[in-house]
Amino acid sequence: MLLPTVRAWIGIGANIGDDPVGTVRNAIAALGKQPHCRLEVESRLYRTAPVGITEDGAAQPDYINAVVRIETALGPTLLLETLLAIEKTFGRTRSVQNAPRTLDLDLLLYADRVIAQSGLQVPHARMHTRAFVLAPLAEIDADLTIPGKGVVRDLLSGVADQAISPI
Ligand code: PH2
Ligand code: MG
Ligand code: MG
Repeated sequence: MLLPTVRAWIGIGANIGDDPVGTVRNAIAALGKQPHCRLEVESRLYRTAPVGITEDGAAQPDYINAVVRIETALGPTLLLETLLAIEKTFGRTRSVQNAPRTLDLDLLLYADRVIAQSGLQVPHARMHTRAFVLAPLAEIDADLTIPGKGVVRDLLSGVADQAISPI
């Protein structure tokens, strides 16, 4: 269903494949080309230490992360489906939780909505605890409130121990 346009924030991550930096850049370009989606602002790319361990306990490489803000007329479910379809075109397969990934596109925020349905939780459940989301998000929208969690700028100061640097 097409709706009046709203803002949505997408988290992008990649940590396997020949060229994670290129993957993130190409994924941002792909997002901007989706029907009823317009890229508004993009953060820099960051190299970030992997957070969380995989279910099988294996070590994994650093991630490249970024956050973008789009304007979209897609409802949240259609937007999520669009993100999953882009992941697939970049060769994403789903195995264990936190497994290394060629491309991860997370719907972080959809307007100021709180959504809890199977397969879709907005705000993204762990975004307020992760520097790899909060730092790029602060770069583009530091004063934004994450519903139920607080203001991005304030939350960022609580995750200063997580290694992350712009590339
Ligand atoms: N994504 C995860 C798990 N851990 N760590 C970093 N640094 N960046 C990510 O994007 C990331 C992660 C699950 O989606
Ligand atoms: Mg993720
Ligand atoms: Mg994901």
